[in-house]
Amino acid sequence: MKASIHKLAAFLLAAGFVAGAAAQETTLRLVSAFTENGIYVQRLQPWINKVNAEGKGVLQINFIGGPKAIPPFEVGNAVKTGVVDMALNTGAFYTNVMPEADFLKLTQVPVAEQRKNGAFDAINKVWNEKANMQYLARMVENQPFHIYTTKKVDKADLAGLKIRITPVYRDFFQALNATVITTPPGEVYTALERGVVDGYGWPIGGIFDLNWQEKTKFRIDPGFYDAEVSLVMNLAAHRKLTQPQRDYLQKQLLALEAENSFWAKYTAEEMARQEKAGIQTIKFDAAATKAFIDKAYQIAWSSAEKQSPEIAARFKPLFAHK
Ligand code: 173
Repeated sequence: MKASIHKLAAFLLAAGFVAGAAAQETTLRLVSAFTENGIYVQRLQPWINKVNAEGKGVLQINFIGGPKAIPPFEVGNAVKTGVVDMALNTGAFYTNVMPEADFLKLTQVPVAEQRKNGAFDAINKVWNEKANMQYLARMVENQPFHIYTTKKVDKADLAGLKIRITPVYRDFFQALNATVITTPPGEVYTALERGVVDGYGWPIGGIFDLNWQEKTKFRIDPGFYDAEVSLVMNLAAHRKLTQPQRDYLQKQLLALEAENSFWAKYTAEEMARQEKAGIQTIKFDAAATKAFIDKAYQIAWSSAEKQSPEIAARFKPLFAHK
């Protein structure tokens, strides 16, 4: 009896092994929470092409599309539940899955360092447990957020202004006395055009992608935090990959992150382009500049600590400047 069970187990194992070997190639469905013509997808597309060209017989990525496929604030849930396998997304867009998603804007060390100092693993532990997600790779770095306005501001006070936000900016802008209105990026242009908002939060790069320069008069310097745009994956889909598939994906993810030096260059180009488009910069003196940045981080961390004390305490030393 015992022997025949062993035989049966051995047979099933072998059959499974054969079936696995026959199905070596897998195709992952990927959506983007950011628009298809924007800089993030522009940078992702060649990577997908390379993954597919080099991954024949192993792993393929099928790019489904951007916000027309799934609304930006729904993409997190789509990954969590496995409606899609993978997404290009930012934590601010899936605080409805877990509030901690937005903490990633607070990293002050490069992702290469995050992989060495334990931050990346600490993130994945939380992402696995709370969002059913694997945090795969951060493909945007060195993109601080700014306040862009249609009206002149002469100090770090947004009283009387209606500003378009996502969760990234909420606590900080409210502390600066703004009236805040949450919208996905796709609604910013119309909100500006109709005077529903007097400004918006966005990183230093990308405002031309949706023509916001047409409606933007001022940018407040300095920037604050660091825009986090990353690839995330449904956890079960990630665990289902064979070892060769996972290794191949990992190799390509590290290659993607290795391209992140692009962003510092892009910042310089975008700043010049904004100036050329007639966008004036509003600057504070050195003391006010420091106070502005300190306030941004202090408010965000204290809100993180209130929201999720244990996780904020784990992340903070790993995210902060040495
Ligand atoms: O402003 C936003 O929509 C936002 O939260 C964000 C986050 C990362 C990159 C770009 C924008």
